[in-house]
Amino acid sequence: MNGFRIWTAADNGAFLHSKRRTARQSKTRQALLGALGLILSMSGCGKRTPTFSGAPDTVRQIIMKKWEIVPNRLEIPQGARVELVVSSTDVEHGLALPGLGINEPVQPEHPAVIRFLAQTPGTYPMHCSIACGRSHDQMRGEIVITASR
Ligand SMILES: [Cu+2]
Repeated sequence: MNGFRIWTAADNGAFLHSKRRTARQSKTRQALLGALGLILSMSGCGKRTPTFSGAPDTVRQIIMKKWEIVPNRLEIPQGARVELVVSSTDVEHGLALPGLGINEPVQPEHPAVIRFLAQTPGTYPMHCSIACGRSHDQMRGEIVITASR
């Protein structure tokens, strides 16, 4: 009888313990999912202009240097799958196109490849997003997405 009582108590304790652990595990799982969502949103997946897979319709070279963006105007037809290959000939710059949700660092000797779908016609200002010196503010330009007929 004594043995039986001890067994019951031990079993009950183990049961409570496992129940507690399950609750803790699901909390951990939720925390992991939350962290994953945070990482995804921080990487810009939510805000970014939709990208695409496969071959682009047009590839455009952009050169950033003190203190200009060359060319400073690009025209892209609406609907195009665009690949920008952005290089720097001197220091680190950053290519920002706020209207398209794009902001990428550009290292010298390591071109940045930026892909996006040209969806909505309009003029999208671009600028350097990494302070690079005296005339950093002059590093401006625009991408124009032209309406398809
Ligand atoms: Cu700059």
